[in-house]
Amino acid sequence: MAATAELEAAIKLNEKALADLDPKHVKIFQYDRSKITPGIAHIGVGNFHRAHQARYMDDCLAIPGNESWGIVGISLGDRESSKAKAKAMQDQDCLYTLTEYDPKGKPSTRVIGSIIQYLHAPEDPEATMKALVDPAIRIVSMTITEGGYHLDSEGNFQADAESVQYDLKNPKHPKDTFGYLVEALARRRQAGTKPFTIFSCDNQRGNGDVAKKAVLSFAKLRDKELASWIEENVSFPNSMVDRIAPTVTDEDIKSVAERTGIEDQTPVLAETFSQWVIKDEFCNGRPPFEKLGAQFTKNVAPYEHMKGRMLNASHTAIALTGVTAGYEYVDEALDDPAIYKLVYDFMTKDVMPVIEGPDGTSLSDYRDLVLQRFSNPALKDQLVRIAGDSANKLPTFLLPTINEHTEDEDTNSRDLRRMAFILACFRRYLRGLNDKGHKFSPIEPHLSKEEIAEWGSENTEGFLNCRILASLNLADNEAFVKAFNHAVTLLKTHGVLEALTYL
Ligand code: CS2
Repeated sequence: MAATAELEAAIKLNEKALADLDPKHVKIFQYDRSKITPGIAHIGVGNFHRAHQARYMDDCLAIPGNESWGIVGISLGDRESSKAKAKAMQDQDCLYTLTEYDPKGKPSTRVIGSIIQYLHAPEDPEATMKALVDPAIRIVSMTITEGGYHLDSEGNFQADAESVQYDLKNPKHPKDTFGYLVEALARRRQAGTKPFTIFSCDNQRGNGDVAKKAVLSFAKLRDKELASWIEENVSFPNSMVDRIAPTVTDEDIKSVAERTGIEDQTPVLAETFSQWVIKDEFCNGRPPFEKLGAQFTKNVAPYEHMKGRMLNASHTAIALTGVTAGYEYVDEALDDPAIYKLVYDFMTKDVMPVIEGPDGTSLSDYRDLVLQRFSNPALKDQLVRIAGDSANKLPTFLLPTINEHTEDEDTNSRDLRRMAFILACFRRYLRGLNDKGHKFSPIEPHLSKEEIAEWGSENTEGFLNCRILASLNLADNEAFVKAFNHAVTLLKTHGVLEALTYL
């Protein structure tokens, strides 16, 4: 990153520098960090974790009596970028700034102190295992992305994945999440230490159930008796997490320096909105989440339903149409009346009639809040980030809605235009050329080059039968094929934005 006047004048963030920061420009936690001890180990310390859970825990540590809930961050990534991130965090004594933008785009920055140690496992495997075995650690939480759980589309554990095989052959020196978790639990069991709760915080339906499936499947392959002990003694709460945390750029680092006088190598950004709905199933104690703005519920599913089918599906729809139209940011795309109408109508006419939200929640209020959040002018949430991995997102967020409208005999009377249009945009997006004539590379880590080329081709039947869509039998559904072909013709003739006006 190029040095700039703002950065040169700014104070490098670390423990010692805290006293020199200007409280007029930055909020600093009021607890004595030297008294904080570890209680949670978190695997996968990405921007989302640092903007969400670590922020809740920063508030937690400020409540007297909760000093034993500090976070030990663990990165299992073996890429150079993971190493660099670990170094940046360690150089800053694990401190970083979180800048929250209100709906009008007004920023406010705070320093987060809840991560008290940061371990880069590939460089320090012993310390990582030691941390997980430490009786003080009562929760191991994680954000490892959907792919990190090694479950295939039917929910079966992919035992032949390379990293799973490695960990099964090297149980004492694992590299991947489940190898670490299961070995740590085995050692705790042997030592007579209580197990920890395994707390998935990934944006995935039934995230606790998914984590349980992965941990038990891995454990069974290692040692059946250990697997039964884990099943009986470890809890895996489901939770729903929600907060938009966009990609951080060098420009953001500069603007934090300009506004606050702090040089932070690794800041995070977020909207002011934040939600965390948790099932209260912790086998070894927990922080007082209910005092931190999180919410307990007996059934997380309706919250996940509402979020996934409305927020995430609309996000993907904005991203696929927006990227293809040549826009860069979510707010910019949504400001286009054609895209706004598509998304508004999609939520109102396609999704809301077929889902049930949590008791006492108004889906139309939720829709309006989502649109307001997406319109935040300061977040600069990149459309390519949201469009990325659409091959994984569509089956979770959009396809269940399409299924509701196409699975019964009523299909012919349903309005399938918007759903077909979004899928047609996905196909167009895979071609990597926007309507302004600029090339871009779709980020689809779960698609092979051949799949990208085949699915993006003109072969409609092939596309509707591709592996993520096949189970819906759309190619045999006359009404859907008609709506899809209509969308394709409009897109070919007019490009995305004008096509939407004829839809
Ligand atoms: C986004 C999510 O990447 C995506 O598809 O929709 O990351 C979204 O920002 C979060 O789920 C918000 O909680």
